This record gives sequence, C-alpha cells and structure tokens, in this order.
Amino acid sequence: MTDEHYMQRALELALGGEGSVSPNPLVGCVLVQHGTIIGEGWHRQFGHAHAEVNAIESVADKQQVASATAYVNLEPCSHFGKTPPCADRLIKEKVARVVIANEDPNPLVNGGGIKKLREAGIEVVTGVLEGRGRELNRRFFVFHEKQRPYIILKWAQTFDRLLAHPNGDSKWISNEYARQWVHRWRATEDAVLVGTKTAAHDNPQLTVRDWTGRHPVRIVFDRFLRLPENLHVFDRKQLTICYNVLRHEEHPQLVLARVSEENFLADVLHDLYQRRIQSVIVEGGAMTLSLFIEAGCWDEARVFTSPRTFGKGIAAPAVPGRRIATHDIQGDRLDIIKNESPS
Ligand code: AOF
Ligand code: ZN
Repeated sequence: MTDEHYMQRALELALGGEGSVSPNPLVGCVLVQHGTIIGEGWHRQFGHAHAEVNAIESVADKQQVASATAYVNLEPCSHFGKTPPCADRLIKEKVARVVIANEDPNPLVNGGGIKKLREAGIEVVTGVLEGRGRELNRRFFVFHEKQRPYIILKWAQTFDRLLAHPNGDSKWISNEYARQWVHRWRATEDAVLVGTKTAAHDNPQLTVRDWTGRHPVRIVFDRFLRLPENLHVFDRKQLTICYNVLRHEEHPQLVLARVSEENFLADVLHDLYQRRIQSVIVEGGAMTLSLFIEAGCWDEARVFTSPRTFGKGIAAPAVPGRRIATHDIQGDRLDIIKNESPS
C-alpha cells in the first residue's frame, strides 16, 4: 500500500460530512501503523470534533497511535476554534509522520499546522492526491481564495435549447428523476438562488422535498422590491435573503439586503461571503443565469437536456467551459460543465 492508497481512503471518509460541515471543509483521517489501518475518522458535523480527533478516538489500543502515520486530506489545524488545534493533538500523541493532500487556505491556519508539526520533529509530506483533494473541497477553496461562494448554475433545456415557452412557462421540461437530483443538490449546497421573474412566475418553494436533508438558504433577486409577499419564498419557513437596491430590513427568516445598483452582483457575492454561505445553486431564470455568465462568475454548470421540443420560446444560455461528465437520467441528459477560468 502506498501513501496514495491511504489518502484515497481519507478522501472517501471525508465525504461522510457532505451536507453537514459547511462552511468547514470535508476532512477525513486514516491512522496507519506497520501497514495496518488502526483508526479512521472524519469531520461529521459543523462545530464538532475534527477528523484527526475522531480517528484517534477510534483506535482501540491508544498506545499504537505513537509512531503511526496520519493521513489527512487537509493540513491539521493550528488554531483554537470550536475545538483545540489538531496539530497539538497529533504532537501530543507522538505520531511519527503526517501525510497531507492540501494546505489549509483558511487564514487562521494557512501553513501554521504544517509548521507546528515540523517544529515538533514530525515528518510531514504534502501534496499527496492534491488534485483530488482540491476537487473534493472545491467549495471551501473557492470560498477562501476568491472570497465568494462557489457558484453552480443549473437549468433544464429542451432539445431545441429553450428554457421556457414564449410566455415564460417552463413546466415539464425535465423529468421527475431530474427533479429528484435537483432536490439532492439543494440538500448539499448552502443556498439556492432565483431571479425576480422566476420567483414571480414559477412561485418555487426552493426547499428539499424529494430527498432528505436540510433546506438551503433561499436567495431572491428583487432589485425594486416588486415581488408580492404571498410568494412561497417569503413564507418564512426557511431563511430567505432578498437582495434589492432600496432598503435593509431584518425579520425572522427574512432579510431584505440592500446592495448597490452599479455593483449589484459583486456586492451580493461579498455579502454572501460575509454570511459564510459557501456555495450557491443558481436555478434561473435566463436573465439571472446570464448575469453570472457575463461576469464569468460561475464555477460549474449542471444542464439537463430533455428530448422534448418547444419550437419557440426563451433561449437557454450558452456557457464556455469544459464538459467533465454526462449522465443519462431516464432519458434526460445531464451535462456537468466546468468553468476553467472563473473570475
Ligand atoms: C482540521 N481537521 O477535520 C477540519 C479542519 O471552528 P473549528 O474549530 O471547527 O475550525 C474550523 C476550521 O478548521 C476550518 O475553517 C478549517 O480551516 C479547519 N478544518 N481542520 O484539522 C478537520 N474540518
Ligand atoms: Zn483541526
């Protein structure tokens, strides 16, 4: 077994935290002694123990931890946050070696964990499966490096690349299985966003119903506060942030957030960063998707193409990017497209 094998296992364990740890990263840890895995753990819940601590706690015979190698996909932390520093704990347990995929971009850590471990005489290897680690924690890296949430654009188009009928109706483009995928995505991202026309015309709830998991924060663009208050997004069953250029108000489960008219999108993204929203799925409509596309401010697009045709209607956006995967969802095609140079 090589370092890569054990790191792959750490990455698999890390995924166990999906949907529960944001805005923290997904982190897994494997402890290995003499070629045997003696402990495993992952960060399970925001505010709770980190991966390294859970891995150490899982070891039956604690004496074995001394002289073991710890495989952890993110640099062990060096700060006192919700829990004490993992680097200190690894030093205290006298592990011999620490193998890491990615350095922690969080300014509170940022190399500090690696430095602490090395100063304590522990051998540290970095960059093992670095690319896979970055992909796993792409939301966390974009959030810290670009100081904005990770942006996922999502839409369903007809075979003739239309988003809606001429009157704006977009019902029944993708099938029920595609809708279930979307609900699963909502449960794993921090927020879901729609524009004014979509909120008014479709009156979406933007909650998780066809899957289990927590509801995302709902974001609506309504620059001039023209949307009626009886829409589902304003039902206060889950937090909605309504970005506008007129006024700021905070109510239980509803925030009217005022941003500038000139720098609307940049202000929104900055405000979301400050609210620690790490990822957003943009669910339309055409104008809102275009706003993000024209600004180059998106990371991933998830596009369903149905075999149906509408003949005429509202054109679907086109995104420059690289297709990284295609799935067949019971007859609907799902393409995942990556933006290779997001702003
Ligand atoms: C680790 N192992 O499993 C995780 C780390 O508020 P806290 O104390 O939970 O700290 C959160 C920060 O710690 C998070 O932003 C990231 O920099 C790091 N996450 N570090 O050593 C872990 N989840
Ligand atoms: Zn930690």
